[in-house]
Amino acid sequence: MQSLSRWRSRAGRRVVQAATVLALAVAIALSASAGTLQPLENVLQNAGFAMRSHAASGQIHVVEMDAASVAAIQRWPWDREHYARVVERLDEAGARTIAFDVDFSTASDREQDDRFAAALADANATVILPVFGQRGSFAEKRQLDSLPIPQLREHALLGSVSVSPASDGLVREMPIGTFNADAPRPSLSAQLAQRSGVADDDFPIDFSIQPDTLPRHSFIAVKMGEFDPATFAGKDVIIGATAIEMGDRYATPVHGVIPGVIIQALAAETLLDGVPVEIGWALPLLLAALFAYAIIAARSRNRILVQFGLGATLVFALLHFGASEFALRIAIAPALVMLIAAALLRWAILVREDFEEARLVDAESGMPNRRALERAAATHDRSRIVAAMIDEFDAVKLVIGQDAISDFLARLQDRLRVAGCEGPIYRIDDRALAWVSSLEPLELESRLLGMAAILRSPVEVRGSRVDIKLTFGIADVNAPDEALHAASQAARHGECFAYHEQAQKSALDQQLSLMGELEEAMEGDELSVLYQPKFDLRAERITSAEALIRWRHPVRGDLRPDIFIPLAEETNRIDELTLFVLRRVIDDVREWRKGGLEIRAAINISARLITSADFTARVESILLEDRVPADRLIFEITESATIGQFDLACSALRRFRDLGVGVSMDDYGTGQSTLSYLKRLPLTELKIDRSFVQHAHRDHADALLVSSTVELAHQLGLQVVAEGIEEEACLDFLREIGCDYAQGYFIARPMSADAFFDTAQTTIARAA
Ligand code: G
Ligand code: G
Ligand code: MN
Repeated sequence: MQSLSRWRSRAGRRVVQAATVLALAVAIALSASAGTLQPLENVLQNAGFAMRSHAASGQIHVVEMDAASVAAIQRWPWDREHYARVVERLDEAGARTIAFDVDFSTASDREQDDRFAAALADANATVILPVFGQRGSFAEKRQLDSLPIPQLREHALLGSVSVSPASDGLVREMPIGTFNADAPRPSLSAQLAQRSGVADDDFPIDFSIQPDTLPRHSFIAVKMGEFDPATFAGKDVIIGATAIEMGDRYATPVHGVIPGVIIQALAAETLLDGVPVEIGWALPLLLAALFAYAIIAARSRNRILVQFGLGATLVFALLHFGASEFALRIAIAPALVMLIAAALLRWAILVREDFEEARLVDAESGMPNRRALERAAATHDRSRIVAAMIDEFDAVKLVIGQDAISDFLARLQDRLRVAGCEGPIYRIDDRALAWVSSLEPLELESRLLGMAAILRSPVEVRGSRVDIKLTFGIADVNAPDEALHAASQAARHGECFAYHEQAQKSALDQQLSLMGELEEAMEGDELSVLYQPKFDLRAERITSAEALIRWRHPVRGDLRPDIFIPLAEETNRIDELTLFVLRRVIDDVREWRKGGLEIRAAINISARLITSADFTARVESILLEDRVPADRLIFEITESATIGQFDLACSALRRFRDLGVGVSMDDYGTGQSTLSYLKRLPLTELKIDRSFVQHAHRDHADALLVSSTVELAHQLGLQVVAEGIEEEACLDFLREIGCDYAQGYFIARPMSADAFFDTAQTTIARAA
């Protein structure tokens, strides 16, 4: 059952954890879709670029229309023969591709245009001329292209060079191709890298390529042929403006403001590694969700850090190796946010739990405190709280010193445990411990008396012996203050314990309801009678038994007679109960006789019943039914209750005696009985209380008391039963002093009528 409920709560916890992760994932996915995470994504991607920063391939060369060229050529726009010359030079040097990022959309001098067109026509290299596009309108993606003049474009491929910065003004992407009014057109970079793809698809430029590692050459130097001819063999060359005064410059994420031609070169370099495939954020988010689950389930901060570390490393590895090995572009911001959110959430929960836990612990002693008690109390009804107040706690503190207090409280707890205190013990106050008790009131009271006794000997704390005295207060389970108050009331009146009024009332209510159930118990089979053998020390066999009642309560479990006999006495139900036992005993003795076993059975009878005319009359009429001979029965009268109307009691007992019933004085030595009781009551037997018998074989004083009592009883013509024999040595001692009967756990515990029959038969067989 318990493991099932534990399983259930564990399963429940898992569901909550999974739901938390799911909710986080959904929230993050929504904000990722809305673009909220883009700024973070940009930062992360930049970090990715920095991580895998590397040199350009060297395949793509840039011929710069730089400051030196501007200074050398002077007139702007340049005559097209300069471009023609450069094309010839590069073509001679064996360049594979010659691409221009220069606007040739308007005609210039006719001679100059012819010259340039001729150079293009003669070139073996593939020549690419730029198309500059403008958006047709803000909403439209279609481009209005401005093409090179027809004379030039006849001899060249066309490549779009539009650059479109993102909303933050930075250029991150480049199209594979653009759409003009009628046809898709590849971009210059796609042409250069000889990659194809879907027009209108933008790809991210790989800014991990360091722009300053692109091989660069000054336009004027190339024009003058001042270069190593091997430089350009098989290379792809882009020609464009880098001189600041030409203004063709754009802001980029990692490398600041750079010329458009360099961006074109970087874009082409990017495509050389393959067209980047954008994976997006969903997949990494899903992966992060697994780690987030582990984080949410983490029981310690270390585990949170470990899982977070693993998750974040994996996400960054995905970004890094995806880009460097597989040309994948992976968006990781949502995944990272997922991990961070899960870690923060879990961390906060753990901090809160720690805080909650600390709130439930008494700092000085480490014991659970009053709040913990109040929380625990919420789950108990029908229970009581017991406050144990330490008398003179300030004096104790002075003796042992402030830092030994937790030791002292620990010793005290040990004592309480030894004395039968179960469950957690709380420190509800500087000077008071407390616990929850579900014992029946009478049992609780006797337990508390026992505790007070056990605490009487001093405890040792760090070498000094400290006397402790506890005073107990009992209140309803949810009222620690009332328990404390009751304890101080008890201390004031010099009592061991006291109830708070309310608790007293509820204890009474509980007892009354128990008594209400007694009748039902007698009708049903909740009540049973057990028999404890009395061993005949001369015959060496069992010749009689004491009947002891038991109540197996369906809700409260086994109830001991100590609890309900006194209640039955107080509520005038003891007569019915005793008659119930008497009838049951008569039935059992009858059965035993039928089985050939002659046994005398003793019944406990409260002293107060003896003086009840009604009770004695009913007993007489039962005895007169003659179901068994009356001399098979013994009435044990407990002497602790003072016998009120002594003469009345004497005459009732005498009547029983006349019928043949034996009369025994129970618990002899503990109560108020005097020698005159012994003399005047019509007794046949004396039961020496177990507190004298138990240690008589090794305690000289007890031995003396027991042996002289046996002697005295014999003088008075009484048989003697010694009870509480728990050891063989004790039995031997009793034999030696001539005691008649012995009763105790060493001989046998109380047992059912059937078991008793078998046990008695075997001892008879053994004796014979
Ligand atoms: O063995 P046990 O725990 O039953 O005994 C507890 C006390 O209850 C003993 O003092 C015993 O005398 C008493 N007791 C047991 N059965 C009866 C009974 O039937 N009637 C009375 N009056 N007392 C009983
Ligand atoms: O008071 P009365 O004599 O009726 O007591 C009987 C009680 O004594 C029962 O509770 C019974 O269980 C208990 N009892 C019987 N034998 C022993 C014994 O050897 N040791 C102890 N501790 N209790 C015993
Ligand atoms: Mn008894």
